[in-house]
Amino acid sequence: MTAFATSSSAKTPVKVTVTGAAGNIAYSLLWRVAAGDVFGPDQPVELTLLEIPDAMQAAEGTAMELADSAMPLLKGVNVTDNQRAGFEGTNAAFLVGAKPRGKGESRSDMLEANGRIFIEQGKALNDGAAQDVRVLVVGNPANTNAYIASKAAGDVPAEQFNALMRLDHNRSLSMLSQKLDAAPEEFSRVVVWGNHSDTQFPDLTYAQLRGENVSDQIDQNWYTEEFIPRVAKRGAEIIEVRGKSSAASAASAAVDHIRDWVQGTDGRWTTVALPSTGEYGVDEGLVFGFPVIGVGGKWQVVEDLEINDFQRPRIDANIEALREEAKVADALS
Ligand code: NAX
Repeated sequence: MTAFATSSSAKTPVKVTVTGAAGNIAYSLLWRVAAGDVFGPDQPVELTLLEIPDAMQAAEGTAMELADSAMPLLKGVNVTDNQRAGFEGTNAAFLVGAKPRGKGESRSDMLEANGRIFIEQGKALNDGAAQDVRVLVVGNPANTNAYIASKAAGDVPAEQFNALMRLDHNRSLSMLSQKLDAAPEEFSRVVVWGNHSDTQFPDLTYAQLRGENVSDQIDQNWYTEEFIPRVAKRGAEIIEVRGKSSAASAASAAVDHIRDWVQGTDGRWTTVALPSTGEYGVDEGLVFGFPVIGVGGKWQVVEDLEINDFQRPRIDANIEALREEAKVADALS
């Protein structure tokens, strides 16, 4: 480990593990965490970069650059390809590393390959992580990878495993803000239900702009023909234009997610994919995007919302898709 003696604070550092640490998303994420954007401006952090053996050298290079950034809150950087060591004592784990779908591979092949990774990581978290560990799965298929890791970590309460749908949420806010010429933070009660995939349902039924219903300010055709499909396919649009997949925006969403989990949302809704306890007809255990608020270091699903005939089939399509993914996952364990 490279340890940095700095004088910024006497607080015990928070231990943060990032997998896929030599990759694109991590290259932005690690600096945001070390800058205090997640745990606050007076909370030191210690980073562990977990990679596969082939990418260890690149991860070492990333660690060298972190050191060269001389960041006051960064108390140490570890680099490892050993899962047990990588999750030892960790308080927050960003599971970013995953195996992309190879040429000619089906989605189910990709699920299987990732399933094996996330079973191992779930076990290692179970055995070594701090009791209060918060786990955010970013690597795709994120919802089912979180489902798998949580099942493999039987001693860790399922609610401590989330998957990232904040990027889909932020994309929704961005598209709305451009449409209605308002700042993203002026919108409230936006949610993206379901799976981080093409079936996701960015829902404006309850959305408000400065307290006024958004549905009165947009036409239905824009909502169904442009907003919903464009948010759901924004990742592909970024690849088309940028030539690479979303990286800094994904890191930024991951930062928003854990920051709000730790620090709360002050009553604001956001979107989190978390293990269902049966809300809105979603099978218990499926990791599903819900409207939530952050209170006292935990998420609370916004309950008792009326679901209309436009929403129901869109939510159900996500339940069905995640059920199918869970079947493949269950066959692995
Ligand atoms: P990169 O290919 O740049 O980096 C992935 C890194 O993960 C590589 O360095 C690889 O060596 C490492 N890795 C693979 N298996 C590992 C394992 N078992 N343990 C540790 N490290 C491992 O991908 P990047 O652009 O950073 O994207 C990472 C993941 O995020 C992908 O699965 C991607 O599909 C997913 N995304 C998820 C998003 C979301 O909103 N949930 C949005 C962005 C992104 O598409």
